[in-house]
Amino acid sequence: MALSTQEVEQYHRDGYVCPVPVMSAPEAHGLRRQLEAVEARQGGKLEAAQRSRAFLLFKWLDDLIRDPRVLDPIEQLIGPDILCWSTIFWIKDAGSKSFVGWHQDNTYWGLSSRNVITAWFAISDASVDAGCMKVMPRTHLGETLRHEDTYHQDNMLTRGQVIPGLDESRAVVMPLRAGEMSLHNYCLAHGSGPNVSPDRRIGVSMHFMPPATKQVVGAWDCAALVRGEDRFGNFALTPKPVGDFDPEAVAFHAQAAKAMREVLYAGAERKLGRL
Ligand SMILES: O=C(O)CCC(=O)C(=O)O
Repeated sequence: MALSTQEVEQYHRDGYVCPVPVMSAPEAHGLRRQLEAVEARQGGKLEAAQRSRAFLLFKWLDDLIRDPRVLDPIEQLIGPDILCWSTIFWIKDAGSKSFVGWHQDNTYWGLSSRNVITAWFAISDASVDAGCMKVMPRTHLGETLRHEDTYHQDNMLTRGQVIPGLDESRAVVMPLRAGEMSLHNYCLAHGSGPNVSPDRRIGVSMHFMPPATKQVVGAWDCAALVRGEDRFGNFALTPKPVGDFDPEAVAFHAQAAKAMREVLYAGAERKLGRL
């Protein structure tokens, strides 16, 4: 599962690599079944707060952020000590108008490092029709671009933010089959379109960083130590759930999701409650 030398070079040069195989489609389907069973029990969807840091709620997601098939490529890019800052579910129902405006995540996450990697894992197929992610190569190397908070109802981001005026003809699409992931630097401009396919597009993003990173916006923050050692102690380390909805981890999740909301909505005019 290791990245080739060319893929490592491409990540550093262009800001992304895609696709990276992680598991078979049937294995990914097993994860989908577990997620959809929770949705069904809750009347058909996740609660907003369950979208973020749900590795504290679902054992299968805690397993995924520690899975060597995910972490070996991450280690090639940021070294052997790895924290997982958060995970976020990105679910677009079949025919949904939901989209993700062009944005750079370093604008909103309050993290000091430029070296944070998003691994976007496809739980179902994320084709171009289903509204897979698209990226603007090399934008991770330049300055942070101006974002506008639009609060558009179909934009899945916390403030409906967009980077105006990007040249769409330079965009690269990153279609994935269930069980594959893409990797991108969180300073890279990225977004996605609506889902015009007949199936749900279900993905989970996992955000990995070196332990030297600091949280510079929130007063308190946490992360899971998923590989190696944390010699810095800048983040409270999250408990490891022993099963789904483990009470200790659920209690920690309430605090962890609130802390993440406070960072993502810092300075926003409106709080839309999307996370
Ligand atoms: O799921 C999408 O389309 C966008 C996800 C995203 O913005 C991210 O993972 O940072």
